[in-house]
Amino acid sequence: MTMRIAIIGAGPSGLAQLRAFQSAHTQGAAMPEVVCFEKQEDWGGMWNYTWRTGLDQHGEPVHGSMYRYLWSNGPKECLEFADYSFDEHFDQPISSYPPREVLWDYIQGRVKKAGVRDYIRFNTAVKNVSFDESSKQFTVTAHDYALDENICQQFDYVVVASGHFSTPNVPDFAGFERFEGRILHAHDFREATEFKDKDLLIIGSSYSAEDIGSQCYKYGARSITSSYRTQPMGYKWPKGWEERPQLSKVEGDMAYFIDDSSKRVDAIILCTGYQHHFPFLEEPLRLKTDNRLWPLSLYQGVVWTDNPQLIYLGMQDQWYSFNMFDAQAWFARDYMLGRIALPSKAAMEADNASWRAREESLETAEQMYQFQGSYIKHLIDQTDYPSFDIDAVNTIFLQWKTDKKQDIMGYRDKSYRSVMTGTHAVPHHTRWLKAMDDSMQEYLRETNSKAKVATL
Ligand code: FAD
Ligand code: NA7
Repeated sequence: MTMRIAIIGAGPSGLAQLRAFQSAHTQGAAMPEVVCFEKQEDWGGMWNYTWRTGLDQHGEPVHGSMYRYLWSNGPKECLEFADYSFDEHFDQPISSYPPREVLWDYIQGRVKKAGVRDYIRFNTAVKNVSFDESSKQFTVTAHDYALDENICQQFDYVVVASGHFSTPNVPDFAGFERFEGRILHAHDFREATEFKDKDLLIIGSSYSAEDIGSQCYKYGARSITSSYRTQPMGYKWPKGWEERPQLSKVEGDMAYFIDDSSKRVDAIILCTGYQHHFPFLEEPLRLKTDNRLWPLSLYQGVVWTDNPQLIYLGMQDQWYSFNMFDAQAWFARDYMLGRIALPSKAAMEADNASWRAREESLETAEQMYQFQGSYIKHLIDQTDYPSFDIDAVNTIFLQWKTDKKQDIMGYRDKSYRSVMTGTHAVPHHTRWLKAMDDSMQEYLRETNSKAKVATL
């Protein structure tokens, strides 16, 4: 009987899994019966922007946390697919920090070329996944909103690729219920111009805090106050942006911090991270972890050690992203196709423990992306995913960190060389701080006209 595989989610991770199977198939491997369930009406996961917040048109929690005017927060050279370069997709060099729509287009280019769209069941939310010990089969229950019908199907493997930056972690602070302004979580942030001329308080000191604060600064917020729990971000912020320690309470429109300082604010954005949340999996199948580089219970970062027929993709905190999902998907594919054997459960747990011990010894950002890079290399060495120069990518990450330290509002104007093709990115036609229109049409405007001139 043909092996049946369910993939939950058609974001970059789920699409990597589809592409991995299609790639093996073009080289003669049998194609298993794959059904990819995607609750949105299109693919690309987070990169498929939605204006919606709260519940979607079907009453499902809105998945998207991305916002308008989002530009890549790391160099595109660090996330490039090893089997589908930016050069192949755009046919001309582009800048190193493209806006969301441009990266969405790139993600789509590879899977359109691979012809895998028909494996995806859009508008279909997975509601429940259970496992039967006697038949060794999963039952996946889902609702197809396009047909308004329930689906119940059996699978040999389930690949959870539902992302982990969608369900917000929302702490409460004293006085919030009587705050005289707007309070929202980063998950619901969409439009920076809403905060033009406003005094904004941001809680948190990681990527969302840095980027949403930068967006609001760019689009005209009067002041940004960012509050850290553990340590300040420590960048050279522009005039009007200051860092304060943890918020202790709000009264009226005043925010008070644990150093007894205070600030009047109009709005508060909780950039306090996300939960790994899998309500559609039966309890014993759920991964429980905080956002970190080595969640436990996943052999090689993907295979659920308690039930190796369950696979998780992309559950790590991410320095590397798209090409890490690829490395995982290729490994998972070869394991499901029987090309890679698993060791005993005890050996998987011992292997996990040694990766976790390494993770716990990491101190600097440089050590962290080197760690994640070595993990990716370890996966790629076991499959036919095209190998690439991870050390060179780590060097780009290091340069990125340095560029941010030097100029947090200007680092996106820098460009780097692709480790896949050797092409050097071109600077964007407009500095990031002045580039208000993030559409792909505007982004490609000058490069397109240059290309046209070149062909005349
Ligand atoms: P997702 O992209 O989250 O996709 C998961 C998919 O699963 C979604 O399509 C969702 O609809 C679907 N799904 C979920 N539950 C169900 C269900 N029950 N049934 C059916 N379908 C379901 N990464 C970078 O590399 N560079 C960046 O600049 C960057 N910026 C980011 C900015 C923000 C605000 C956020 C939140 C993330 C950012 N990321 C960035 C990280 C981003 O999460 C990854 O790039 C990537 O999208 C992860 O892919 P994924 O497929 O694992 O998850
Ligand atoms: P992260 O990277 O998980 O960071 C969460 C931040 O929220 C971090 O600074 C935490 O502080 C802070 N946090 C969490 N709980 C609290 C409370 N209770 N009080 C104050 N501060 C808190 O999430 P992000 O959203 O920034 O980034 C996730 C992805 O989205 C990333 O890939 C980006 O590209 C976009 P801590 O340092 O733990 O003290």
